[in-house]
Amino acid sequence: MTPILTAFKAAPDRGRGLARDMRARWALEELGVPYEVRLVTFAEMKEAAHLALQPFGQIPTYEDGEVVLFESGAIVLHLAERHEGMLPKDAAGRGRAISWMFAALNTVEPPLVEREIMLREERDKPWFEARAGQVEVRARRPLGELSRRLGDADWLEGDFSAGDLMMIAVLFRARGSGILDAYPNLAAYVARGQARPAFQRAFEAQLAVFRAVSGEA
Ligand code: GTB
Repeated sequence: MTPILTAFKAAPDRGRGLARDMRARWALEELGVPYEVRLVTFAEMKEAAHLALQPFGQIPTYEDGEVVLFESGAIVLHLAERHEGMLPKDAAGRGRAISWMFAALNTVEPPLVEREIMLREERDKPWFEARAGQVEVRARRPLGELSRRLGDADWLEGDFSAGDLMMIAVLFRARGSGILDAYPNLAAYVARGQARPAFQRAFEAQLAVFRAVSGEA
């Protein structure tokens, strides 16, 4: 049976690869796992059939027979554990890669998303100026630490791993705002991820959906 991923039918990012199905697609491509995509509208995401798969009415979800997953991190971890290539075989290396996955999702991503939402939705609010500085500091602190830790290495722990995939996916979404300009090694790290053929296949696949649905070239 071919696993099925869900993704936006009408991608609000217009095919820029910023939605969280991108990281699952990238993992599937890295691991050479064929997959199908079921596109869902915003309305369908809030209907019972989708809520049974994703309690918060979001994408992505992953179905492979009895295995039904939500949360992009859980999906990538499941794939990396079931297929060789993105987690080291030794327990220590495997644990480090998984730690970086959690760091991406728990430490780096939340303040970046908070900053993105604030810049998009709160510019005209009376508290914007007071809050913006704090939010900026909270978003940059983990980036500075990550930048120092990565140094001039290609990947976080030797070979490319699921930890790198998740970290790069998180940084990829933030880079459009210019926040990575202050961390050239992180910008280069993201570019290395983007250059991977699996990333490009995943990116093209989600862009093709946007083009087909919107009719835009
Ligand atoms: N923690 C969950 C996970 O990692 O899987 C979060 C999933 C999530 O936020 N999904 C979003 C969603 O379904 C899409 S990715 N939102 C619909 C809803 O909540 O009703 C977030 C996202 C959305 C849009 C852009 N964009 O336009 O640039 C980027 C990222």
